[in-house]
Amino acid sequence: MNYLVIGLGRSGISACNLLVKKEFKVFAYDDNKKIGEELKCAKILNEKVELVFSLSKKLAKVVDCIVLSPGVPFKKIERFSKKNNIEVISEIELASMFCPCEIVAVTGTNGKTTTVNLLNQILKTEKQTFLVGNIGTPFCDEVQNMGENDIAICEVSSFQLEHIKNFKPKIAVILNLAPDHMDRYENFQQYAHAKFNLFKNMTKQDVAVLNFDDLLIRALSKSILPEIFYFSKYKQENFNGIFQSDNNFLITIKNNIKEVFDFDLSKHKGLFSQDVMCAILIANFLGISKENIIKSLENFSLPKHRIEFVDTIGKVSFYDDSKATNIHSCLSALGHFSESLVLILGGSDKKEDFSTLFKPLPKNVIKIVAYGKTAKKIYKKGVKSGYKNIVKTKCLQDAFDEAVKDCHAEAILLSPACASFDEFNNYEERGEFFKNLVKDLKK
Ligand code: UMA
Repeated sequence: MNYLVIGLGRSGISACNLLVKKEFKVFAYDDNKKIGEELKCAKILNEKVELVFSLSKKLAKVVDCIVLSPGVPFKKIERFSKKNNIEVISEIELASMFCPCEIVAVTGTNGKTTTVNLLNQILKTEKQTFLVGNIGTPFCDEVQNMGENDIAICEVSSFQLEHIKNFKPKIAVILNLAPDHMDRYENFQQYAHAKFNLFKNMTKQDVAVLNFDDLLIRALSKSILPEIFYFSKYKQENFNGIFQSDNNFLITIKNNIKEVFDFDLSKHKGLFSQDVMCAILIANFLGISKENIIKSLENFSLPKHRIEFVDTIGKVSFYDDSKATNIHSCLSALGHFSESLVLILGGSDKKEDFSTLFKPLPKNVIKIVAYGKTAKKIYKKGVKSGYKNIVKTKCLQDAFDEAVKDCHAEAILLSPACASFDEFNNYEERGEFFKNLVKDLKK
């Protein structure tokens, strides 16, 4: 079997190296022609990988399967793969072929990273876990270290789910669905269907954990096989799953309260009830003690760049929510603030409709500074929606300066609602840049 890996970022490198270890012949391609050699020189990419610089007829004759990196749109290779009848799989599919243990997979538009981190923190009190996938550590990196009784906690994106064949989690979660990556999908439905691909190989013996409050998820769940458990922010009758009631989270099966978890969410800014509910429910399924679940929840600190408190200068507190790369995520963040806010947002365009940001915009957002490629678009929608105090700037540095100038708000929040690629390599870099601006200001 000969493989062609397309895209030599984190996923592609990891796939190449795993395939070489498994003694397959590996070809590798990246639109950036220099990257392969550089990676080989730095010994990041195995020297046995054969670099190719075009998707030629000659190559097609010797390749049996393509491993497509999540960031490379299928459209780019569709002709090549279809014309030559070459199967296309994603990197998580490849890893799962060698995975000896059960997989818990988490997807959704927002909250994936927090949920898998939380779940990991709880499960590792009693089990050996591996946290992999979209979170940053490719599944292929870790799969060889996994044993039969371990648990692979896998954050999965719609991109990774587009090309699964046999990937089969034991437990799979969809946290929520809102428009995202509209630059890649033709419409929201296509994106939602990519997410629901998650269940395609799951059977009645497997478990789906779904958001009861999301009507689209509930509608689409009618077509899936695994046993469904729901989570809801509200008390529910006739429902198997978990719901929140004040400071309690209650697991209920056929109207009987099975377990009560006492946890005051209001003391944990940035932590969402959906993340907590999923983590509790799954940990409970997997037999983790109530004591360890509560202890882990109490000790949990949020991942970086997710409503991360940076500092207070004078009377103004600064928060970095660079992880918010879509409108849904930005609005969720705003729900955590009751104090007056200046909101900084913008970046590269994911083709979302910004009127959906302004309609439900909370009143405590007293000023908006839009920046980057989407600044004009956001500004126009803001003005059209009747929002008065909005300013557009060129880049994040200018936006920051504008936000701090005569600031009357209690907090300044970077929650961009856009991807970072117009100015940065990723959201982490954007978040670090913002935090450095705060540091410099303090000096
Ligand atoms: N490339 C091409 N042609 C293209 C596009 C990219 O050749 O048309 C090449 C680039 O030159 C580069 C490589 O592909 O060398 C990059 O590959 P990639 O974009 O797939 O990125 P990776 O570094 O492999 O990281 C991927 C995920 N990235 C994306 O889905 C865009 C990472 O998720 C993930 O952490 C990593 O695999 C490990 O599993 C990041 C992400 O932004 C966090 N995810 C999106 C999100 O969360 O919204 C889905």
